Order: sequence, then structure tokens, then C-alpha cells
Amino acid sequence: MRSLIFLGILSLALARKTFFGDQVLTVHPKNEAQVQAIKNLDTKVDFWSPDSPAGISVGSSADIRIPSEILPAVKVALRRQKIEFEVMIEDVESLVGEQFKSAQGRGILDGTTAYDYEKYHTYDEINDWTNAIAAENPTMVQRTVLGQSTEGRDIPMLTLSSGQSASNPEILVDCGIHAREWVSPAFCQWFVRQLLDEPNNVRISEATYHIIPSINVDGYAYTWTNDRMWRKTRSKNGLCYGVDPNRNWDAGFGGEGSSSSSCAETYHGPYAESEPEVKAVADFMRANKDNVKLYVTYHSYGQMILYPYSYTYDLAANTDELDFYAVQGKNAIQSVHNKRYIYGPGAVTIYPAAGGSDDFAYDTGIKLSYTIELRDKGVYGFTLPESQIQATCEETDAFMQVMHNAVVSPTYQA
Ligand code: 0X9
Ligand code: ZN
Repeated sequence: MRSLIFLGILSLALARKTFFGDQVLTVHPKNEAQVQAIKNLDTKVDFWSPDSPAGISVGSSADIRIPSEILPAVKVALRRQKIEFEVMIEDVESLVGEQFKSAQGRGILDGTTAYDYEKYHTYDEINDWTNAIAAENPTMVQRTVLGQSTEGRDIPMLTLSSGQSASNPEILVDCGIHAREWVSPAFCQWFVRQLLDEPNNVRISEATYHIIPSINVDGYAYTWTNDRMWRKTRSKNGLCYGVDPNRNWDAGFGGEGSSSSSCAETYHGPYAESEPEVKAVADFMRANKDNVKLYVTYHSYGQMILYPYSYTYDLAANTDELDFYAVQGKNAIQSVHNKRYIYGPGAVTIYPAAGGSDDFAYDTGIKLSYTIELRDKGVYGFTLPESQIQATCEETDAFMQVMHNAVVSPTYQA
């Protein structure tokens, strides 16, 4: 058995792309010419934040990963254009390696060790965990499969409720739309455990929680086996693989901030809901729109609370209400570990980006709809160490508590 595990780990390590010598630079364009110069850098540049060259603008900084083979040339180009920059991550591989390390130590292939909520987990581990947690808590947890991914993986959802009252409001939380944002699925798992461990199971006796730990299951699996920095789904379209699953929803589909090029990180796909992962969740929203009062979708990174719209600069009809809870949520987050989140409508707070799940949920009738960009703010980015999972989840739980109180309040009118 030991040698089997060793072989498994070895093949995992050998197959995956490595990032030795890659650096993440934070660049600070001060004028339009500098913005253009950054947009025109080598196509191998990987835009971390914002997520595409289109999002680069004067006066705001951007985090970009530069593969080692083009690093010297890119630095020369930046200096020639007098673009200010600093090194955010010296060596991407060393941080990526850290993220994989504990999985190797625990023997991810035999699943015999106890579940650790402060570690990153593979798709198979998460899927097994959904089965186990449902079996261990038959009266409070129900596991359903929303559908299958392009590569045939199940997309499980856990529904938590206790002391069943049919009139309880329902809350939909999803994680892992973008594959490389690992802290997001980590939060969904931690949050399920938190709701179950709470004294008297208060929250799940007052509301029914539907939690999807990982929507983009193929992309997530691919980040473990092949490319840690993969963002999209794994469907094949034209020359390239993958659709951005947060540009594929039927909400301003194909508009600003989404790309029609199948190789782009923000490719919107051939048509709305072309991705089975998106369609599965969209079908659930349509079927449950009358009961679901709150939708929260977890991404990383940037520490932001975003609400509709992102496909237009128009304000949502209940902007005052969305903003009121965003402020309360931001304060609640800050009170836990003093982390500062910004908040506002997506289009102005981060960038315009059409075809997102928050706007779709909102237009479908879920009037409290938020995208949360979890930690951090440009230190580790996607390579957030496991040592920060616990604190990230604790402060995010405070946000969820605010939103819970809002929708279960007897005076709340959806
Ligand atoms: O661009 C995105 O999809 C999200 N940011 S990320 O860095 N995680 O990729 C922001 C989504 C905001 N909402 C919409 N664009 N609808
Ligand atoms: Zn994301």
C-alpha cells in the first residue's frame, strides 16, 4: 500500500506543471500608454488580478504572473516604459509546492486520515467528504448531485436544515467557480462543519442552507493534477480548452469584460449555459427562486463584497438594501481579524464583467446576491497558505452571520 501511495504522489508531482522562477509582479500604470504596454506584454503573462488585460486601468495596480523564461525581457520592457512595479511573489513554485505538501503527507489516495478543514483538498476528497458528512448526519444533511461536469464528475450539493419548517428561508452558497481560487472550496467545507457544530444548530434551524463546495469540478481537479493556475472549465472549444464559468451565465451574456476568444481566460463560451456545471446550478436557481432569499458565491482574491450589477453600470433596484448589508458584513469581517474589505456594485468596484452568477441569481429573483473575493490583497494571491484558512473562514463566517440575521428577521421582506 505504501509503495502504491508513493507512486501516486510521484505521478501527481511529475505530471503537474511547475512554476520554478516564475514571479508575480505588482505593476502600477500611471497613464494610458503604460496601460497599453502592460496589455501588450507577452501572451504568456498570466493576469491574476484583474483577471484579464481588459481590466487594467490607469491609477489601479495589477498582479501579473510572469513565467521564468520571459521574466528578464518583461522586466526590461517595464523599465523601458517607466512602469513602476514591485515583486509580489519571488518564486511561485515554492508557494505552490507548500500548498501541495500537506496533501502528500496525509496520503490523499487512501483517505484513511481524519478530515482536516484547515487543509486544501482534492476533488475526490471533497466528493468523498460530502458522502461521509451526509451519512454521519442523516437528520440534518442531505446530499444531492446537481449534475455532471463535461468530464463526467458529479457536482454535489449539501442541504442543511434541522427542526424542519417549510416556511424557513433558503440560502444558496457556492464555491469554486474559478478553479485556482482554492480558499473558496476550503471555506464551503469549513462552513458546513461550522453550521453542524453550532450549539443547538441555530442557523440551520432558522434557515435551509444549500452549499455547493465546488462548482467547477473539472477545472479544480485539473489544478491538482496538471496546472495549479487553471481558472476555467475543461470543455474543448475551437483551439483551446475551457470556458470562464463566471462569464457563461445568462446575464448580459457576451457583454463587456468577457471575451469571444476561446483561448482567453475570460472566454464566455459558445452560448449561455453551454457549460453543464453552470447549467446545473442555474437550473437549481430557477427551480428554487421563490424560496431562496440569499445567494453568496465565493471567489478569491482581493477582499471585496460585490453586488449586482457587473454586466451594466446601472444600479440594482434595491441597491440601498444590498449596500446596507454589505456595510454590515464588511464591519463584521473587520471585527474578527481586522481585515479590510471594500464593497459596492461589481462593475465599478472591481470591473465590468458580463455573464456572472451573481447577476444571474439577482435577475432570476434572488434579491440579495453577493460575490465575495476572499483573502488576500496581493501578498500570496492564489497561493494563500493553508495556515490562513482558519482565520479566513472565521471572518467570512461573521459575514454569513450578518446575512443570515437579515433573511431570518421577521420583518425582512424579500
Ligand atoms: O471576474 C470575476 O469573475 C470575479 N473576480 S475573479 O478575480 N475571482 O475572477 C468577479 C465577479 C464579479 N461579478 C460578476 N462579474 N458578475
Ligand atoms: Zn473567481
